[in-house]
Amino acid sequence: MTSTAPHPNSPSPQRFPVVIVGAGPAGLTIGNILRAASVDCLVLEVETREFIEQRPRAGVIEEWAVRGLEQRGLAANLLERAELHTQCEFRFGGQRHRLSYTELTGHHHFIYPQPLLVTDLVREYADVRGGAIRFGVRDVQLHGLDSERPTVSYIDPETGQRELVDCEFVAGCDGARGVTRTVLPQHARIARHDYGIGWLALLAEAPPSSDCVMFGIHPRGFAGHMPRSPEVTRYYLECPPGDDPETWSHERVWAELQERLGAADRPPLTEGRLIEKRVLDMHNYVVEPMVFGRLFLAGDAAHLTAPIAAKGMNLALHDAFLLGDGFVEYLTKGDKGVLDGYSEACLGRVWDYQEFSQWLSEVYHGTSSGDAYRAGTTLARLSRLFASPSAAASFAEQYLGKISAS
Ligand code: RFL
Repeated sequence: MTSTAPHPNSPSPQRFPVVIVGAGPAGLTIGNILRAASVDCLVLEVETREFIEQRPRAGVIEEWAVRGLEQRGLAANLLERAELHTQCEFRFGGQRHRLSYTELTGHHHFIYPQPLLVTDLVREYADVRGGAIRFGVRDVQLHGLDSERPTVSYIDPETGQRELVDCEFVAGCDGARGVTRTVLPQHARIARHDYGIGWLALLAEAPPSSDCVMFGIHPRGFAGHMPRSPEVTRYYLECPPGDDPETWSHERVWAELQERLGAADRPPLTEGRLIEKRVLDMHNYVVEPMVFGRLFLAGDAAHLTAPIAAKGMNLALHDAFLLGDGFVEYLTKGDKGVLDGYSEACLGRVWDYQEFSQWLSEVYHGTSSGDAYRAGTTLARLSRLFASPSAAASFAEQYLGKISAS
């Protein structure tokens, strides 16, 4: 069981200034920042390297986040291979409505699948910057987080032995189902929001059917079309929460997508084999503060945003830039300023993105809610987006995310 008490037996513990739990975008970015400053750290990951390099998830990365990666020497492949997106399309009532957010703001999105980013980050961390990482670890436990010398322990998959690591800080970057959030003290505040709906998340071996992201607003439920590469497209279909993905046959999926994303003046979607099919129960949470003693949470471990507005990985990168820089400032110069302001600096952006996700969720799901009042106000929101330049500009700004990295 995970505890915050000191670990009883520590024969010859390893020592690292920072232990990072989780090798997702947050943990690997922090590791890379530390290694670039010659600060030692250890990354602990439950999965194998092959698994994390293939786990399909995000694709939309905001411009400020890419610049943040670039400044830290982590965006070479991304800048060479990512596609740029400059507009999105809403489809409702059988009509198409385009919103050119780059024309309105001068900014764009990058499309780069998360597995490619994770592959780049792990290669740079482990193979280029010489960072220590253990894959396939079991039963990570945290001890003495309220002391100046916390300990992290884990079961080594090869020996089956429990290993101990002494450190100064623990970065909790183990995502929504990790262990680090479970050791929070009783008084920690976790604000939760459950949308009460599910999304069937699909990856299709099919070229995109449009050059941009499409949102299908339909009385049968929301549908999304997100290009990932010339060969692969992510789709979403609103469904009941907890729905069984096996009830969604190939034929049923494509029939619903054609219906919900149909537009009178466009040919049907290009269909293809479904290579991922899972139901996501749409919910959010925010942990406040994000720091407990020597434990600093980052990314999905600290806050979850359902993939409604494609914000989760962007927030994880924002946290990672601040936390990585904060650790370096403190461990190389003794300056604790950035670490002290870490939680507050992250939470401003977190709540801003949460609010936008909630707003957008109503646009996506209002017409299918079965509530005539919500359906009416949703259509009014959509009409305003395309009738009012200032409403469109405000949407564009929030959809692109706060422009600066701070
Ligand atoms: P991750 O990526 O979940 O990484 C956490 C890592 O920790 C490991 N782990 C543990 N390691 C050690 N000990 C334990 N006890 C552990 N428990 C877990 C896990 O194996 C994993 O390797 O968290 P991180 O780094 O905070 O990154 C968050 C992002 O992955 C997430 O927010 C995004 O994927 C969300 N998201 C999107 N975000 C965007 O910004 N843009 C998008 O377009 C976008 N699309 C999406 C998404 C998430 C999706 N799903 C599956 C929820 C699309 C989907 C379908």
